[in-house]
Amino acid sequence: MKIAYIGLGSNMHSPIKQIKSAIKLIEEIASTEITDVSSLYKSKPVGPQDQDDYINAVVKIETELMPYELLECMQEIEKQHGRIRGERWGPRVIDLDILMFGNKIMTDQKLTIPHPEIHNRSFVLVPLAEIDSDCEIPGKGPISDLLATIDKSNVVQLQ
Ligand code: ROI
Repeated sequence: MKIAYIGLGSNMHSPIKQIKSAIKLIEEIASTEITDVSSLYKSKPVGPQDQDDYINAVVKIETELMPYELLECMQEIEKQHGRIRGERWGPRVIDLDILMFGNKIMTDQKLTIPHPEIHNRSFVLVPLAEIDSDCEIPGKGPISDLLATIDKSNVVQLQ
């Protein structure tokens, strides 16, 4: 059993609904349990600014799956939500990223773990810190150190 974290993001077609529906589908993945869900956060787009604000969240899971099996499940859920891979850094119906997988560090053409941008993205670090304030990101350091050096003002907790 491994602990993994999934980052969710959406800025199209009712983003809040997209995120909630994707979390329901993650719940249904075989050999996988959700053990924590962050609040939803609204954030300005990182990348091109001529797109709507994003809704982001992070889910913590326990899984018996291997990283590639989990990746396939994420891509399947993206497909079910009608995600079409368009422009890089462009708007998206749903994006499901494996942020961390146990203490694994790996990189190949299909998958990089931890997510290569995790340490730069407040829209990931802020919800992650909400559910695990003392988590250590393999190869990058304690989340508290990473959060101390980035601008968090862009990320607003909903409700
Ligand atoms: N910006 C924000 N705020 N949230 C995201 O989830 C997000 N996802 C992306 C890019 C286009 C990099 N920008 C984002 O893929």
